[in-house]
Amino acid sequence: MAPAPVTAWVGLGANLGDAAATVRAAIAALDRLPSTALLQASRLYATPAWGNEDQPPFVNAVAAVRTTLAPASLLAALLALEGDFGRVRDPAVHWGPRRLDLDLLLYGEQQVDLPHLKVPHPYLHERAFVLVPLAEIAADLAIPGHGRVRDAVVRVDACGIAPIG
Ligand code: PH2
Ligand code: MG
Ligand code: MG
Repeated sequence: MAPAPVTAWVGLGANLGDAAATVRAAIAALDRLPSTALLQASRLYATPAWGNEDQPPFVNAVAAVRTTLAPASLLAALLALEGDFGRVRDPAVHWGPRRLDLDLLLYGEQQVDLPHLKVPHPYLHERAFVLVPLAEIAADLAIPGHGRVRDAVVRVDACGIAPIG
């Protein structure tokens, strides 16, 4: 039997090269992943770097996809897409600058706890650069263990975050 489709939520971020063009192209590319269709995407947002602040500001967005890929397969497809967009990982730099970062934020209402994949994304509820775009398109969405997006977004500091264009 074919697996039931699930709505998954993907965070996009970039702060090297033409970050806005990259994020727009990556949103379009999500629709071309196997067994996956793009449902919806937020506007793009300019966001100050969070965590490791010594780097250029980011462009961030959030997209919803409908997929029959299992969580680990979806993650593998997202990481492959990062590579297609020229991402090179520097294992020495945590949260460093990148051409494209694609994070699996939510996968339906499922919780995933694999060595290389935690869903919900462990920092989702703390990150304004994710919650602000997510609240734009899915304010009522529940983050397992953390309540609704609309409640989580008011608990974070969204200072300096603004839609682009
Ligand atoms: N990603 C990080 C660390 N810090 N800050 C912003 N504004 N946007 C990001 O996408 C981002 C970040 C690690 O993935
Ligand atoms: Mg990330
Ligand atoms: Mg990532």
